Amino acid sequence: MSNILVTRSSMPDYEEYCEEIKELWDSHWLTNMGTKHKQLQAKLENLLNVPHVVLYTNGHLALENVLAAMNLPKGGEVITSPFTFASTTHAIVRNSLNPVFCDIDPTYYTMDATKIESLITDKTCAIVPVHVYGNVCNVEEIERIAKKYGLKVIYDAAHAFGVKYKGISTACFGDASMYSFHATKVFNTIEGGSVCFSNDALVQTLNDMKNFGIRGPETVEFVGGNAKMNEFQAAMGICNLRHLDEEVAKRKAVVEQYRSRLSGVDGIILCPTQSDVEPNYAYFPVVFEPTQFGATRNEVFDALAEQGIGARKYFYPLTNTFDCFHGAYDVNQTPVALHISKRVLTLPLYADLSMDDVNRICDVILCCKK
Ligand code: T4K
Repeated sequence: MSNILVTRSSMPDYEEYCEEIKELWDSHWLTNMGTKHKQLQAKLENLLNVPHVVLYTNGHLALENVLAAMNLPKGGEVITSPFTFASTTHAIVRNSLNPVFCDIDPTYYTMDATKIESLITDKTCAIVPVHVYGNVCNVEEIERIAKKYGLKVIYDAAHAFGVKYKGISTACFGDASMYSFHATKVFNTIEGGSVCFSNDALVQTLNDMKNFGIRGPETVEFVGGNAKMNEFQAAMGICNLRHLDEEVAKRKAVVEQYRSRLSGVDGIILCPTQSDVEPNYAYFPVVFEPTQFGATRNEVFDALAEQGIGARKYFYPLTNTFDCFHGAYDVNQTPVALHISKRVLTLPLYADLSMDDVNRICDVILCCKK
């Protein structure tokens, strides 16, 4: 039996991609905001119904740049979640800002908005919540708090491309939102990312940051870096966008099969669907409560690995325990995140995962139950 990895990049037909990139051979224009870049940007602004999309070579640099563009004071405190990929916390720290970790909601694993206000000090300047697994944060409460205290809100929406809340795309919340278009995402541009926002003034700043501050052949007005999406990435995005609905529908069928096999099992906690949310089925997290299930998360992980099934411990360890921070943060201040990170496993999920494979994965998991 073949191995199953946690995910598998969706790709257009080879011929479709070749057709899309053919004109790059004709024009020799490979990067620096060419026609594919412009086309993808316009398509995304239209699809997401957001005034501005700035494309990046990856999601992490998009997040780093948009944080820098907010002109937050050096040493300022940024309230964020530790239950996330390294990128979120690193983007804050690499901007000389101090992360202040807020605990997460035990049901959806997003930042617990009821705990934000108690973390605000006179140094707090921003909130960086994460729509983790594509679950939408409590955007209304976060907006209320941000307005009350004059804080910027930058969403790490890396997992939430295509997700809508009350009919509104996740691109539209906060001062800005960052999507990742990495190969492992619901929508990929090989590597890639974007910042979405409505403030017209931010367009120039982000474009300066991602292209050395070059405004014209003889004009450099900003000390920017290089984080541009190239034409091959944009072409992959244009192709993959054509198949987005199919991608989400196939993922939905996989998730429904997982739910039908695993819900109602004592000791297995599945993330419920959120009301008012159109999901993208980006990840399928499962929490194992060892006292009821009879096996730990790690035992289930090992049993799956023995059968060639690569589930992942997203997100363990918590970012506030990373070695690189040398114990700077007290993990006991985020007890729910700690609890979940020790018990969660994200199961393999991708559009072409067969129902036979889903059943094989569920059989191994259910065999662990004692
Ligand atoms: N914020 C959040 C909340 C994020 O989750 C991420 C990225 C970011 C920010 C930053 O966005 P980017 O700068 O990455 O755009 C993966 C991804 O590399 C990363 O994008 C993602 N989050 C994270 C959750 O997952 P790894 O280290 O687990 O990836 P890796 O190489 O182990 O790949 C996982 C599986 O995906 C493989 O087992 C097979 C499959 N795969 C992988 C690659 C690279 C493919 O099918 N095709 C591929 O090309 O981080």
